[in-house]
Amino acid sequence: MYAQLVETGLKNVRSLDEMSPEERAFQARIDDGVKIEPKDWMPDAYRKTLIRQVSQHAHSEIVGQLPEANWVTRAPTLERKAVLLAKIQDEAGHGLYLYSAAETLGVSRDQLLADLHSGKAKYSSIFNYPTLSWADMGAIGWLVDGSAIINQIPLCRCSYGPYARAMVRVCKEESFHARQGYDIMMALCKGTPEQKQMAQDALNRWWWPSLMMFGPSDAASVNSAQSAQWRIKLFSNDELRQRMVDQTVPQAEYLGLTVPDPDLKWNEETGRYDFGQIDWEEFHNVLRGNGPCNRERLQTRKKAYDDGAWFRDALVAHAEKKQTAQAAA
Ligand code: FAQ
Repeated sequence: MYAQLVETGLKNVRSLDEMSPEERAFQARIDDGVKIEPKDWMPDAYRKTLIRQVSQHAHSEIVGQLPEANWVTRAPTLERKAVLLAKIQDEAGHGLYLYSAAETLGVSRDQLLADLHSGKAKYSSIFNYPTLSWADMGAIGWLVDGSAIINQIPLCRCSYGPYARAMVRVCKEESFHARQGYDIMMALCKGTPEQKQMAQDALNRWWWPSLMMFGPSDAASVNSAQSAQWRIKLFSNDELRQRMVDQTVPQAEYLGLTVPDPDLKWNEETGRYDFGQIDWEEFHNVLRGNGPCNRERLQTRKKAYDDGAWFRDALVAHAEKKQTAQAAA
């Protein structure tokens, strides 16, 4: 993938000749498939890139609970409610593994959260869209968790050990999430015409934002070439997006739903689907903080953090008291 990105003109990576001897040795370990561990020497920029990506990923898992939490009290059956709750709790767990993985890079959790709350750190664009009906729970599991899996399976083989290992369990749980989402869509599509229409409406609203999850096109992606050289990224944004389309269109057909893209067409030559233009203006607008729910999501997270202050303080006070008692004994 690295060679392919350099060919497309993304040359913001250093050649071996431009690297220091330490950097060259580091790159050689990466090229040999050796995992980088927290205490190993690493270039500052590698550490910074990982802190950025892993923390954004952690924030996405945590903020990603909010759109679904909206439907816990309105799930149509007790079983659906229990399953949805379990899924949302899994996402909290993913956030915690990922914050721990980021902390191994020398950044504190307080700093990571401060960056989220101040708007400095990003989280995935997808979580800035509203969940208007129960069918959105199906569409999120099917399309959003489906996209997350496609993006994250390769991360299980990425060069940074703690991130790669965290991803193994995350991916297993995401598979269950995608299945539960598709199961909701199946039930709606086999139901009344109104229920099927709800499923179609959810697909119409979540399709394009799900494709945006993979990030800007390869030509516009500023970080891809360097991340590919360091084996943080094993496949490009466009390649993973194409996999999502190829995998999902037959699933939509099986449900009897129409993908909202008039340009979607099977291409005999490539053996893949051609699809229409993504509205990048919408994507960048969401990244700038102007999506339908950006402000609400951030406010909710900040409030949860502030409301939990007394509990964190109590934990610290308890730990300190215990330590003092142990020291005195
Ligand atoms: N949203 O140069 P690139 C989930 C930013 S987890 C917001 O291509 P990169 C589970 C990017 O940060 C979903 N920002 O960047 C779940 C960069 O900005 P910066 C999260 C985006 O890092 C399901 C700039 O654009 N998954 O869904 C987005 O090489 C249901 C230029 O982009 C991960 O985080 C976006 N969509 O590639 C939870 C996976 N795309 O920081 C609850 C790990 C790009 O330079 C419910 N992350 N940007 O100012 C990745 O694989 C990568 O970070 C990419 C972006 C592919 C997202």
